[in-house]
Amino acid sequence: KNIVISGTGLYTPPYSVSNEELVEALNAHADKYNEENAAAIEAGELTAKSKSSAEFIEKASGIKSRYVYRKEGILDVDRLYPVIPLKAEDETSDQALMAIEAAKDAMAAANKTAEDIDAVIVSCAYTQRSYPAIAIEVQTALGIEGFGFDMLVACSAATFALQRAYEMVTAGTAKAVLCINPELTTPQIDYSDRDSHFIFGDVATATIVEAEDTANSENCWDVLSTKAFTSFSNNIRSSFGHAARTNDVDPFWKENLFHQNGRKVFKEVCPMAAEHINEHLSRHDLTADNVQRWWLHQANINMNLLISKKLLGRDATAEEAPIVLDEFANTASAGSLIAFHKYSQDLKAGDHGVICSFGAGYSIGSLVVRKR
Ligand code: CO8
Repeated sequence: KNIVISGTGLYTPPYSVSNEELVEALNAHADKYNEENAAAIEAGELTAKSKSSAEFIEKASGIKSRYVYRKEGILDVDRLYPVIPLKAEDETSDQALMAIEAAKDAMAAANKTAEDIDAVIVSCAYTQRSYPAIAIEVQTALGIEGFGFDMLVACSAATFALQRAYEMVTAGTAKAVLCINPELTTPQIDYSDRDSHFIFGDVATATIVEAEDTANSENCWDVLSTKAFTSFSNNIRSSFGHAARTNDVDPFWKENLFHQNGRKVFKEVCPMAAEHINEHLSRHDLTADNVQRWWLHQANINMNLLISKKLLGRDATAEEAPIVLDEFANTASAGSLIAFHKYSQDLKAGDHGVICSFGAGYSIGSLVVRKR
C-alpha cells in the first residue's frame, strides 16, 4: 500500500525583522566597535568590523525579512542576540510551544486526532536541551500515546524525518507519524557578522505521514520514494555541543555559532543537489520535465535558480519552484516544507512534485511525491 503525506502545518512566529533593521543595528555596532578599538585597529592588532547593506542582502540571497520567535535584544546594539528567558522545568519549553502550534495545524489539515497518531519525531537543526526529548514533551502535551524522539540533521532534518516516518509506516512500527521541525535558529546567529547576520529566521513546520487506507484529507500526496545522501564538510558548522564547558573557551567564541564558507557551499552543493534529484527521478522513469512543482530547500534564491536551471535546462517559473525566502529567510530544515505547505493545494491528481533539502553536513534529502 502507498504511504502518504496527508497534512502539513505551519507556525509563524509573532515578530518580524526587516533587512533594514538588521543593517542599522549591525552598522551602529560596527561604528561603536571601531571607535572604541581605534588604536588597536590602527596598530593592526584588531580587524575593523565591516558594515552591511540591505541592498547587498536582497541581491545576494533573495531575503527581505524574517520572522523571529523573540525580537527583544536582536537589534540592541550592545547585545545583538535575542532575549529568551530561561523557563522553569515544569513550564513548556520554547521549541515545544512552537512545535505544538505547527502540529495542531497539521493534524487539523490531515483530519487526525491524538488517537490516530502513534509516533512523534521532532527533527531540526538544534534542540534547546539534550533530554528529555522535545518530541516526548510535545507527544504528552498533545495527548498522543506511543513514542517520540528527537533527531538532528541540520538543513536536511525535515526531509530525513519524513524518510524515517515513511519507513516506520511501511514497516508497520507506526500507523501515523507526526514529524515536526521547530527551527529556533536566532540564538545561534552572530548578528555582528555581516556575512551571516541576515540569513536565518525562526519557524516551525509539521507533517503527517500515514498509509493510504487511513488517510482522509483534501491535500494528500503519495510518497513514491525517498533518497538521502551525506558527505562530511566543515563549510557550514557550529561547534557548540554538550562538552562546551570542558573546552574552557569563551562562551561567545565565534565557532560556537553558525558560520560558513558561503561561496564554497554554493559551488559544491548546487551540482550535488541537481545530480541527486535527477538520479532520484530516474528511479521512477521520470525526468525533470515530468515534475509540476519543486519545493526546494530555501537557503538562497540564486542557489534555487541555478539548481532548477540545471534540472530543467531553462529558468523555472516562480510557480514551478516557489520561493518563500523573501518573507521567511533561511529557516534551516523547514524551508522546503513551508513551500510545500503554502504551494501544493492547487495541483491536480497525478501531478508530480519533488521536496528536496540540501546544506550542512553536507546533507541532501528528497521525496518524490504524486498528488492523489
Ligand atoms: N553587506 C555588504 N557586503 C557584504 C555583506 C553584507 N551583509 N556580506 C558580505 N559582503 C561582501 C563580502 O565581504 C564580499 O566583499 P569582498 O568582495 O570585498 O570580499 C562581497 O560582499 C561578496 O561576498 P560573498 O562572496 O560572500 O557574497 P556571495 O555573493 O557569495 O553571497 C552568500 C553570500 C549569500 C552567503 C552566498 O555565498 C550563499 O548563499 N552561499 C550558500 C550559502 C548556503 O546555502 N548556506 C547554507 C546555509 S546553512 C543551512 O541552510 C542550515 C544550517 C543549519 C542552521 C543554522 C541556523 C543558525
